[in-house]
Amino acid sequence: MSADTERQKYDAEQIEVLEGLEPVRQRPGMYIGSTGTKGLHHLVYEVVDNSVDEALAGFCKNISVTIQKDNSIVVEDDGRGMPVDNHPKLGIPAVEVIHTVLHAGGKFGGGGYKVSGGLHGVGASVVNALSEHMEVEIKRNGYTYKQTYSRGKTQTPLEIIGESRKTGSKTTFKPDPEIFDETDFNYGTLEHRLREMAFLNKGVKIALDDQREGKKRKDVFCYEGGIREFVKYQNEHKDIAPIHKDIIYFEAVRETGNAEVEIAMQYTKAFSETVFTYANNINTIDGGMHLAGFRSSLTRVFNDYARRTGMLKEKEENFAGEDIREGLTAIISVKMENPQFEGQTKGKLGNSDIRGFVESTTNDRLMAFLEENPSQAKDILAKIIAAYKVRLKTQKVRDIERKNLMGGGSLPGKLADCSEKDPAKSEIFLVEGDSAGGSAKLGRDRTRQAILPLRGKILNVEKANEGRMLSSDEIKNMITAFGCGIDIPGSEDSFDLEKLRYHKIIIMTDADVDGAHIRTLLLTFFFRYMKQLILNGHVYIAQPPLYQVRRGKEIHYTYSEREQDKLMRELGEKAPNAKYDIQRYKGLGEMDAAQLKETTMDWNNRTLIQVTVDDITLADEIFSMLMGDKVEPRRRFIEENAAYVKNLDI
Ligand code: 0RA
Repeated sequence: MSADTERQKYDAEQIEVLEGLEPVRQRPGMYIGSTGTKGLHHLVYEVVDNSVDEALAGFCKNISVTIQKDNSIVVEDDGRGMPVDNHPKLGIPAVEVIHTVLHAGGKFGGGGYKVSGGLHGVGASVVNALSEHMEVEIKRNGYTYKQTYSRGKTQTPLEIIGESRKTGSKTTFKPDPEIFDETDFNYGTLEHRLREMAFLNKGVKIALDDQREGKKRKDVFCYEGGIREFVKYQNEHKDIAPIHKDIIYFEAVRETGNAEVEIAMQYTKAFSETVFTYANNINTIDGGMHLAGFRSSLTRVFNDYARRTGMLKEKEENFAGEDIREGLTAIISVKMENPQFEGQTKGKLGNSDIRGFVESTTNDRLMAFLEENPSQAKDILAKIIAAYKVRLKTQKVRDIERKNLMGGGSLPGKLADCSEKDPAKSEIFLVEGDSAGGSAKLGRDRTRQAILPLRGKILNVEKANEGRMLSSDEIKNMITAFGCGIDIPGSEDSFDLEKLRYHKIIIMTDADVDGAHIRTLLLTFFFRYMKQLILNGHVYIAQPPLYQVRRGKEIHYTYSEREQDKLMRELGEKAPNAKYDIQRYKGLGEMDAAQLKETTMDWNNRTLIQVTVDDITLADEIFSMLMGDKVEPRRRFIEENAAYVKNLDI
């Protein structure tokens, strides 16, 4: 295309007048983030948020979400019912405006400020625009009203279809397959978010019901204790023992009336900290001003208390933030007017005035708790002092250790590096066991593929502190090989994605239970200490074959039971009488270098699964569950999610 025609095309695109909800259909990503599964589930949250707002305004108690057989969603509430009278300017029913005019959904509600509202707060009209069918049924004024829409356009006028003495709103929608890559809802994803909504909005009851064949399931989420129960749930779920009895809880409304904060916290025996922060029910994964205010208050309150009670002597140095955060589980939830979500992923709360409000509230209320509960205060302080002492004792060693790891110390002896120096063209295989590592070294392309064999089970970082982590050889080898350092709270040296030496980190383990365990241990380590690797899509899982099917020179490999069944059927049809030689691989070690190369490592044939994380709090929960001691939730998760693992051909 010449520069001229290119310009003409560009101009034509620019002057095109977009009407109604067309812009949403043209750029769905701008409104719901993506057209993948994340965006798909986002539609549900948009609709539920409106009902939650009705509940927060005090007019509704029950919300239900149903996944129907055809993957359409029904959201029903017992609120006042959406308004049906004509809009003064547009002359059509208000409910029709809510569903067909962009952004019209944002402002209604019971006065004050709209606290709910998904990531983009765009409401019902966007859901309509991206649904092949949508309908609302409203009960109010003694009648039941109904209106239907499709792809953003009104299909039928608002009609009275019956009488009713109840009030409420019921919305049904079926996401448009022309827009979404995938229209299958995941129960676990909805479950996680709806439970979170119920924790964050105490007393609101949210039911989830899956009516799909073979997937029937139902849960009801309602927490009178709100985020207190959220903290309890985290600790129980992660199987970590609290070190004091009460969950510390406080809430406050700012004098100006336009912001409120709620905090629940409890110390546990864990080494890592689990702190989730929210602004208007949205998880702020990068923290921001509310978190900053909370942290500086924690440091101040515990230092003051320890000085005042003589637990810290005059000549001793202060506790550092990291001493005070070890083992802390906390939820911070602010609700406010005009939250500013900043940063690349919009995960950071930017409103600076919130910092002082959260800080002063925590100063007063946390100190009051410590003074009123001296025995619990003593237990918490004992934990902090233990962390403080360990830090002081090991600081020098850790500083040296970290410098070595970060400062590109010499590469590990077990690493067979590649010759390519451009990280974008380089990949590293983390291989289970020295023998498979040997085959991988022989089978690799030595210009672009590096091999790092790992011996057996690596350390479960979920259950170890930083000191133990840094003394594990397998972990040190990975850190030096990758070159990008690790995230350590409170440390100056930190993870630097720019220094990553390989843009593909490929986990290659046996296709058995041990292999799956090692894979999870590795992912846990990456998630806790190198989260950006995962968020930026650098982590992959190799797919070694499960079976080899051979007759003479004819060789087939299959990668799943289903694929194997299919192959055997096909071969049976083609040559019914040939009795084939079938080998089931139990481990990578059973393949020679050439086979490993051909089936698992070679760009032309291999399949890699890219590891992605849509929701940090969900990932956090999943890792704790996978690494924890409870068998049943783990079995259920694996069973339910096996079908969602998608193969990504790279
Ligand atoms: C504005 C005004 C009124 C109701 C609602 C909004 C409303 C919206 C939604 C969305 C989902 N469920 C809802 N429930 C209620 C009515 C105001 C009045 O009755 O005076």
